[in-house]
Amino acid sequence: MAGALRHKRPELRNHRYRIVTQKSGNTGGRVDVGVTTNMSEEADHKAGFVAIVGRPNVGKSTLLNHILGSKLSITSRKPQTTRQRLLGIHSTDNLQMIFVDTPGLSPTSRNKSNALNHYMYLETIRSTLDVDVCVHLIDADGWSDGDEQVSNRLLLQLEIPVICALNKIDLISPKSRLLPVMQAVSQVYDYKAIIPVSALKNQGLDILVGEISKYLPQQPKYFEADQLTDKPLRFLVGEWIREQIIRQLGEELPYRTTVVVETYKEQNNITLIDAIIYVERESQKRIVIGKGGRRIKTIGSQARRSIEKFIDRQVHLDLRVRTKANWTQAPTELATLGYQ
Ligand SMILES: Nc1nc2c(ncn2[C@@H]2O[C@H](COP(=O)(O)OP(=O)(O)OP(=O)(O)O)[C@@H](O)[C@H]2O)c(=O)[nH]1
Ligand SMILES: [Mg+2]
Repeated sequence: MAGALRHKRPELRNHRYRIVTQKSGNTGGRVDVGVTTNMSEEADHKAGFVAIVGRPNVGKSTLLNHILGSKLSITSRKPQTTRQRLLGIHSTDNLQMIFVDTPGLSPTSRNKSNALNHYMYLETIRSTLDVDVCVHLIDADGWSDGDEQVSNRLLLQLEIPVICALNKIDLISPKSRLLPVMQAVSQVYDYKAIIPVSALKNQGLDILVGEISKYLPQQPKYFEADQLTDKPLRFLVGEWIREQIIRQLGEELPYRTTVVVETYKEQNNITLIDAIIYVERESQKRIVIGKGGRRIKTIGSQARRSIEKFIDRQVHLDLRVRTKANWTQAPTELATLGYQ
């Protein structure tokens, strides 16, 4: 599995057939240059980028993981879990779909006074600049104000096909309740298709993938077929630790924490990892550590299990907690913590 994470690609597209112009601010464009592909290979192979967008907590990361069949992106029942875009590469013999998981767009996410929120907002906007198709995930319960905001702020600016996926249909009973929702959704935006799915229960995902593939260009693959993501293992390790922080702590504190992996070293048959959990205040540090260090021990052992499962090796994980005052408010601090 680790071999699938070969190299880091800071840009969404940057490959031998295509060059992406450097993005400045919110704008960016695509320049096609010197296309020298094998025509017969192109004729029966499709490839393209697919952004998954939606309000927080609707199931975007769960959808990515279940299409890939691999736990790549972290998930939780709390909103604003995903902070940075992440590519998940789904390859078959004649198809390569490169999914882009994005932070949920929330009412506060454009607020510039919170640098982290604003960063997350820009990550989502950037993720849709250079993709072929967009999947708008909404809850099968029905259209909400949050979905309306995603539509107004994002979808109406796009000139690419947008498919709506109604997620969490496993919670809808009887299924006839879906019909009026689908009808209502078809009135609010010009979606190419509306597909009911359950990301968690793997329902409707083949239909969704089939629908997306209709809109992908015929061209060779961008990445090797066994590559799973653009992110390095260090990034994923930091995310798996953060996932446990979100799960083990109360409502507010996870938004004030982040993780930096300082060391990732393979030694004989064990992988040694040192990571630092940053919080904003001393009082938060005490909460993360817990009485007698119990909470940080639980965070560490659960995160270690996720990492071991993924890399299929024994892991020694050393966690420390440090305070960095107001890191979520300052763009310069964000950059030093990996939010670039
Ligand atoms: N019942 C049910 N729960 C689901 C389904 N898909 C996702 N969930 C749950 O919804 C919650 C949110 O899932 P995530 O995948 O983290 O949602 P997200 O849209 O990525 O959230 P953000 O990253 O915060 O924007 C988790 O508790 C998931 O287990 C589904 O199809 N059915
Ligand atoms: Mg997510």
